Order: sequence, then structure tokens, then C-alpha cells
Amino acid sequence: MTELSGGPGLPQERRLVTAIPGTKSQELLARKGAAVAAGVGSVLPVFAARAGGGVIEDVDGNSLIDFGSGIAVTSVGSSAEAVVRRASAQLTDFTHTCFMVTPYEGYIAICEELAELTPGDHAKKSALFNSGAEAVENAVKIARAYTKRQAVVVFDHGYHGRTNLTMALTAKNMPYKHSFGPFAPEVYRVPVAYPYRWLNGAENCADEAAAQAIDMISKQVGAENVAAIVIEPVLGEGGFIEPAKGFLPKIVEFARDNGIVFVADEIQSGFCRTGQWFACEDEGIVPDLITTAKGIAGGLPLAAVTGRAEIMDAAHSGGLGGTYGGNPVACAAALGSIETMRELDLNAKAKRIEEVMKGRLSAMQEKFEIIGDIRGRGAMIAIELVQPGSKEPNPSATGALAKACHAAGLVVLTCGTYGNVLRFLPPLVIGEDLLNEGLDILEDVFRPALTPSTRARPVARPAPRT
Ligand code: PLZ
Repeated sequence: MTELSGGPGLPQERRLVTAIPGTKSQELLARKGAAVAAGVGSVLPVFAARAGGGVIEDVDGNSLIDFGSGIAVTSVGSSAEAVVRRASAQLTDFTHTCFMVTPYEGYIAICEELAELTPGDHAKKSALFNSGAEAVENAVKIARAYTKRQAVVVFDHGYHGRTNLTMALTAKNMPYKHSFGPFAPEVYRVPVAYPYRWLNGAENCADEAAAQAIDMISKQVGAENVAAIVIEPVLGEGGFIEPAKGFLPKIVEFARDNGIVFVADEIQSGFCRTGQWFACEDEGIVPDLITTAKGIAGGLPLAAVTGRAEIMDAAHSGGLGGTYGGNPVACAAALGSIETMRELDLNAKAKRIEEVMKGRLSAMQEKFEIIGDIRGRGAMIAIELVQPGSKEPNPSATGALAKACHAAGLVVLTCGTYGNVLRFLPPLVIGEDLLNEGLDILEDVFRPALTPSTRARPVARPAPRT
């Protein structure tokens, strides 16, 4: 794999010329503290100046290896040639007219692409929005209009956004929901097949979790009251959980049998991230509706709901929209992003990233007992960190390791309901040398983390609920 895209003149290298953060970043941090609301956090204390390919260059001239892609957004890199070219041309022509006032072709072209790329060969339509949360909210609106039912079923460890309805759909309290209630009604949460933490063992996980979920829906909600079942085919913020094989098909079958709209939230997992256009293809699942955002537009804000034409058409004329939804510059960028994915075969790149990462991480797991689980697909890979000798979550080591990576010039993110998952989401265009250098850094930071204090004997507490 060679460096495929990096913006003009941006060397594809890690380079540390100051401590992290450098003085310019420190100055900006002080201004951030004074001007930006405290609720808006940042993972790293460095401010970006340029980014592209597999690196982010900061205002002090440091160049960091990017294993974050701005949370799975810049799959094609942060300055992909086709994205920059098409978005720039669109900026010159017009920035906005509002699709609800005088429409334009780019919006339609993206809806056509979505119909072609998403699973299933049935008639499909799309509607475009600004953010992932907005797409999920609209998928629920559409499913309710179509079914004339109200209830929405979501899963343990699920994440769907920060707006009022999507906070209700999101599982984790802190930081997403705490102090922000009351939440939207008619939302019901059921178990998901989380193999690593299934009490009866991974081999029983798919069947038991599906049976429990279906039983809860049937007995506590009533299948006939459910408008939509919403699930991430690979759960992102909740810890890169791949539901045990067989679980998703059972849930889909239950939805079909009961006239429930099955919604795949592919906002994080979609657009080549897992080595397929969409993660639900892995088990041959054809969702009724699919929500996308993040990777679709190479960094510009764009989101979509795509699905069966008869469901998408259930909302009355004028019932869906928004001032900026499907902004022309974002649509142009998305066309550039999709063009890049096709031309560079980024599904193949994602699969190669998985091969390299899993190989290296498996070798590390042999040496470092705190790596409890390695999972994920494509360039959506994570390790779950535990107290050695147990499955007790180890969020403090996770945070310390992430910070040590940052200081060494590697951008990594954490996630997981227990805050004990390190996740790796490199741009799919990252060079293999940078990928390996990032993994070298990871390996280096594990060594000091394994001092006797962090290897403390496991605390005898029951495993968390799955
Ligand atoms: N659905 C599956 O992953 C966004 C959120 C980070 P928006 N995930 C990153 C944070 O702390 O806010 C996400 C997702 C899935 C929906 C969303 C929401 O997408 O574009 O952030 O609204």
C-alpha cells in the first residue's frame, strides 16, 4: 500500500518537533477554555493546521499518525483530491439555494448512488440531512408514518446521537445523556449479542440474545406496536461490538414477520469502513431503511436515510427536509468521496488494514494480558482492555494508554460502555508504513503500562451485564 492521497505537500510521516501540546496549541487551548462551552470536549490537546492521507499536522509543526479519521469520517483522507476538486467547483458555482426551494442535480446524484450502493435490488429512495443524529430521527419519523405505530426498539450498548430522540435511543448515560432528560417516550432497549461478555459463553450468545430480545419485545412492548427496530450492524461508540453471527438475521426475520421496519444505522460502519460498502452485507442483511453519514462525504456534513421506496414515500409531501439538508457542496464532496472509494478500491484497503492490524494485535495479546479481546472488521478494529486474569473492565489503563499514544504522535480514540476499549479507525488511504509505525507506538506504550500497579490482582466482582 502506498500513500494514496494527502493534500499537496503534506509529507506522510510522523514528526514531533515540540512536546504535545506545543506552545501554539497551548495558546489555542487557553482561548478554547475562555470561548468554547465546557461541554464541548476534545480528545487531543493539539490543534490541526493541515491533514490528509494518514496524518494530521498541528499548528506547532508536529505531524501525527491518524488512527481516528475524525471518528470514522475521513475514510478517503482529509483532503482527497476528488473531494477537494468537486467541492471547490461547487463552491464557485453556488454554495446553497436550499433543495426545498430550487433543487439541484448533486442531491439527486447522491440519492442515485445510495440506491445503487446499499444492499438489496428493490426500488429505493433517499432523503438527505446534515448529521447522523438527524438521519436516525428521520428514519424513525418515516417508519412511524409508514407503520402508523409508535414504539422504537434499540439495543444495549447502542449509540445513535445526541438530539432528544437519539439520546433516548443511545444506551450510555455518561457523557451523552446525563442531566439532559426527560427523553423521548416509546423507546425500548433490549439485549444485544455481545460475545465477549455473554454470561453463558460466546457460543450461546447469538441464539440466547435473540431469544431474550424477541421475548422482551413481544411481552413488554407488543410486536404490533413497534414501528422500527434500530441497530448498528457493528456497534460503534458502545465498543466496536460485532453481534455474534446469527443474531442480526434472527432480529431481521422477527421484524419482517411482524411488519416492523428494520433500520440499520451504518453511520459509523458504512462506506467501506469494514471492508464492504455496508457492514450488514457481511450476513447478507437487506435493511428496510439504512442511515448513513460520516464517511459518505469525505469530511463535509452530509447524512442520508435510504430505503424501500414504499416506506420512504410514506411521509407526506413537505414532511421531511431542513434548510441545509443535502447542501450542494456536501453532495459534491460525497460524489468525490464515492469516486475515490471506487477508484482506489477502498474496500480492499480496509481488508488489508484488518489483516495487518489483527496480525500485530494478536501478537501483542500474547504478551500483554490486559488485552482481553480483539475485534472489528476492516479498518474498524478495537481492543478491549481488562484487569489481567479477568474480564473486569480496565478504563484507567485505557485512558492512560490513549494519552501515551497521543504524546508519541499517534491519534487513537477510546470507546465502550465501560470506557475500556481502544479503537482504531485509520483513513483507508493510510500508507502501510505509517500503519505499522502506529502499531509500533501502540506496542511501545503498552510496556510501561504493564507495571506491577496496573497488573494488580483482579477484583472479584461479577461481570457487567451484557
Ligand atoms: N449513529 C452509529 O456512530 C456518531 C459520535 C461522537 P452525528 N458517532 C460519533 C460523539 O461523541 O458525539 C453516530 C454513530 C452512529 C449516529 C451517530 C450520530 O451522528 O453525525 O454525530 O449526529
